[in-house]
Amino acid sequence: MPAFPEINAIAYEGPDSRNPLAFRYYNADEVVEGRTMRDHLRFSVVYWHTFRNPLSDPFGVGTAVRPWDDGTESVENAQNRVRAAFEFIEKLGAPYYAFHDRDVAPEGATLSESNQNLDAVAKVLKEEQDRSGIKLLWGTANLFSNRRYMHGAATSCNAEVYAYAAAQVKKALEVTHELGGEGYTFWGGREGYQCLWNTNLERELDHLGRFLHMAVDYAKEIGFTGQFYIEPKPKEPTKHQYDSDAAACLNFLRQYDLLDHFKLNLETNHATLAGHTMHHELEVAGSAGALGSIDANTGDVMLGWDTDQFPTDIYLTTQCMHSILKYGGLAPGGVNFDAKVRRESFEPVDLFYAHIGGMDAFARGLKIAAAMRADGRLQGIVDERYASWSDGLGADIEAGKHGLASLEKLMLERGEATPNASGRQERIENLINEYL
Ligand code: XUL
Ligand code: CO
Repeated sequence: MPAFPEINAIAYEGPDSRNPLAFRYYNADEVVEGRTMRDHLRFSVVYWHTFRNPLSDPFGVGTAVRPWDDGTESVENAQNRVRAAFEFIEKLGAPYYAFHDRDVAPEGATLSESNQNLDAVAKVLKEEQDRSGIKLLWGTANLFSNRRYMHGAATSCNAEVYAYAAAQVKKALEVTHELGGEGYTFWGGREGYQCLWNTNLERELDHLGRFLHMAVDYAKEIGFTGQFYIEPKPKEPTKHQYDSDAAACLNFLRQYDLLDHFKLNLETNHATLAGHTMHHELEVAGSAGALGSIDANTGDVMLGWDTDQFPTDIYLTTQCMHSILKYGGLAPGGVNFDAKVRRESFEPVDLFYAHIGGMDAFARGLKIAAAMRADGRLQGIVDERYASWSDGLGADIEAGKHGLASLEKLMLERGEATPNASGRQERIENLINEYL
């Protein structure tokens, strides 16, 4: 029995369509900058929010109506859920999905029971991938929900917990590899601290560095060549998470000699929790050659927590796609909707509205960003701003032909420096609005 019997495959109907179950901008086969929208955007559906989130909050129980789910923690229910999930992803037309080990299969009483459950569900995931052609963008291990991870996993004060986490990652990597996953993500759910008085920060960071090296080594051993990601987030659930933002992650990766093996998976609401825009995080990662993938969502400007809403703001998606195009695209990463419907949006059809809106918003952002790049006026202003570096003195400094003494000599002769390029911020902001 289908899980979404009333819903057909979502089609592109164009901007004039009034059908809420159609795309108005995402036209998978349409070519932008020489690539299809499908290949630029590489949309991915997350298993945890879309198929496992009951829509509860700290004040009330779940509200979600999910007729295909019998509410039990049985392996059979988990397997049936996979079929419903793939029906959804296929009707939506997203080419990818992402999961945590514990989203897809129930945790058992022992590690080996959990591993068996995961194998039993992975078998159905494989069948459904083969049937539908939908692929795994990345896998990950949930190292934060179980009670054992109260102090963290790879940064736990307890060595046995660390060992358990390592075992869990080993298995999650194997399953990701079996399913042809194109990446593997570490989001440090509780890798941080609540209180510095009880924390040996240096030791915890060393342990985390070691943990990630073990994952890199094991991937090599089993022949997994997918991309590793770490996902910055500054807090929640911990007071401070070590992977607090893109810059902190880059510093950590550099310190522990992991930069060759990892890229960043950036999430909008995590950026804003860190006091940054997503645009900032994309530019920090991109300029360091470490832009990997994005968890597409948005926060609420009036709220200070991780609300994980679906992105619909065209200005935001334009900024995202402008940086993504600038740094050469996301592949093998993608636009992964780490977002959840509101507790009040409890019906199955709301999952479709949410994803359609996010996909259309990113498709528009892509087209606007490509138009800005083709037009070239923004780039022209930026080039003009840095013109003094293109030849003469600037080019000589960039080429390493100067030291402090030679620059002093020059400026003693010239007497004063004259900045001669306006920032043109207002002109640029007006220009961006022309494209929207
Ligand atoms: C939590 C979060 C995670 C990661 C995967 O804020 O974003 O769902 O994306 O562990
Ligand atoms: Co995320």
